Amino acid sequence: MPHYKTNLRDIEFNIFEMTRLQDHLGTGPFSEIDLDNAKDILREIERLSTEEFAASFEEADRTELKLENGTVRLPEGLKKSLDAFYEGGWDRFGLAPHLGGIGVPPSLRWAVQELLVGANPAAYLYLSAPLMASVIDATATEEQKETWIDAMLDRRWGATMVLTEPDAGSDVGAGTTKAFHVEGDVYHLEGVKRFITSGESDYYENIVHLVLARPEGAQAGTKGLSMFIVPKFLLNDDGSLGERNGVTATALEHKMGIRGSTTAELTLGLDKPCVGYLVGGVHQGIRQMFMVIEEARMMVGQKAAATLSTGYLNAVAFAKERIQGPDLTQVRDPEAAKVPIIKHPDVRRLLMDQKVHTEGMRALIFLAAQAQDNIRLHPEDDYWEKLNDLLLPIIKGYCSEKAYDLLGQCVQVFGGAGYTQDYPIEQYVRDAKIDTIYEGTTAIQALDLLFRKIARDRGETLMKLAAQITETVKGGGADDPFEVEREFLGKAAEDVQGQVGAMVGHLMMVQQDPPAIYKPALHANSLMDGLAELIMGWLLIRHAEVAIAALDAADGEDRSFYEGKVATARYFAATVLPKAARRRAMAEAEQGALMDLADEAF
Ligand code: ST9
Repeated sequence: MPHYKTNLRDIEFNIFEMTRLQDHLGTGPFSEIDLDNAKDILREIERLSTEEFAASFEEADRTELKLENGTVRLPEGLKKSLDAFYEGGWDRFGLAPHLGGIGVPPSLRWAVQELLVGANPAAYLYLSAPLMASVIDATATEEQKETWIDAMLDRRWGATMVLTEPDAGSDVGAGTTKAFHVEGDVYHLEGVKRFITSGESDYYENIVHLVLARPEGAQAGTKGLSMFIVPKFLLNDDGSLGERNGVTATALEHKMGIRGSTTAELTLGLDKPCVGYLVGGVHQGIRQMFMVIEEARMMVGQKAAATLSTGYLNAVAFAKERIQGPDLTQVRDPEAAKVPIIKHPDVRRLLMDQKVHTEGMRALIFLAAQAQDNIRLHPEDDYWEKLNDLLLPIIKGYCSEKAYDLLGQCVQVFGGAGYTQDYPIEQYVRDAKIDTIYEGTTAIQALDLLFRKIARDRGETLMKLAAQITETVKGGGADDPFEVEREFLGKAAEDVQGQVGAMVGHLMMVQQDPPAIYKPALHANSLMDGLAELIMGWLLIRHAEVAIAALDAADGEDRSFYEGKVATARYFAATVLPKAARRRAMAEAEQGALMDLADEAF
């Protein structure tokens, strides 16, 4: 039995019933694809993800990766999963038409990605070459594009992003890897990089590393970093593979989860020069690398949410089958029939918590995906770009933390069985923990949200989004079935606004009193959670409006689905939205005492 349980019904609800993607298919930038194609693609990806792609999920986890003779042999099953992806031509799927894609809307691409990354995250991480090729396409010189892009795509090479160093993780600007100019765009790089996802493997003929390094004489910090194309094998003039470049995997990290995904220490210039080509011939490394990072951050948030989704669906299936104890109303009767555990109040509560957050996270992710569609549809309106920017740290930070938290509750539904390798949940927990750490830890996301996406934007994008939320609070009218939920939403919106106000107030004191900056920083994660839940609550009420309108005409599984949607909105509004009041009160009361506490007191 494949471990992976998809929720294609909810994915389709998001993109076809909620945001009505079909209204934009067959026209403008999405002219190459219609609704039938889109649905066929999703059906085929659902099949691929649950069959060949998921097939190596356990093998990849249980087979220890080893660095031998300078490379890492991937487990055969994992290679078969990757082969199935390439044989289906899915590597071209998300690319722009001039790179061999068909110009699919981002929301369809994210729908496809949820299914793949949920099915086998370790395998999925090997598939970043199309993304890196797109970034090279957007940033490199014509000559570099000609040399690398077709080769990477046609010859199915691997690709990586190489930022982190032993003493430069979150603080990328502390990187000490040096770049010495040779001629033209050619540099020689020297340094040690760590935690490089897909840094080495025998699956690919060649690997294109995108590396941040500091040219001699460049300034300190992130602004002094440049981005280089560093191939594992250099190319001959005719494009054939030449000699091995001086980029060497010198160690592997042995990890708690996603154990099938190689992460390697790479030493640059160990025993021969490491040739790097300055991307675009310009020194704008951090700006260029953020094109990769933005995509990868959303992907990581989605990976977490997709893992929670399959964890929840596995837990539901178990709870419907597992018979244990009588119904609580008959607990004193020793003869009473035993019931499936889904009948027990606490199991129901655990499952509902998982369900509402899973659906809320998916709604949040598809809001960003829709913003990305709109960037293509309405390039003249910068709101969509700014909304996407605002949502990215929320998706990465909130989904990764909350999914990890709730995956613990999935284990709880299974009881002792969930703690064993008889079920996939323990692997889900291990595979998901990384999501709060890589591509910028949760605190990095929260600070990005507060300082860059809210304060630097003077709150403009947030206020526009808040105005949309207010419309939903006011909506309804006579016989409104969601009057209570709108009240919860209105109160939460007020409280999140109050929390932002308190934190901005502290920020405004920073000029006279520099340590005042600690106060908002202590609440940045809490604000991120509050905003995530406010937006999710808003979207879930809108989902429920769509669902209730469809209920009368629905039957069978569809009817249950829509009833579930309405219940989700009600449960989320009543149990999650009220948390905003407490967060606001804590931010308003902040005195900064935690920062005054002596280190010895910890
Ligand atoms: C890692 C790898 O963790 C993990 C896995 C990778 C897997 C990759 C695969 C992905 C895709 C797979 C796709 C499969 C496809 C399948 C197909 C299916 C069909 N937004 O604030 P300042 C820029 S790698 C944009 O002063 P500091 C900006 O240029 C390790 N840009 O920062 C800015 O200049 P300006 C990941 C941003 O104080 C400049 O940076 N490591 C943003 O100097 C300086 O900004 C990390 O993520 C932004 N949000 O440095 C590092 N922010 O202001 C985490 C900054 O003039 N650390 N810029 O515009 C940080 O992010 C730090 O905050 C810092 C601070 C380094 C930015």
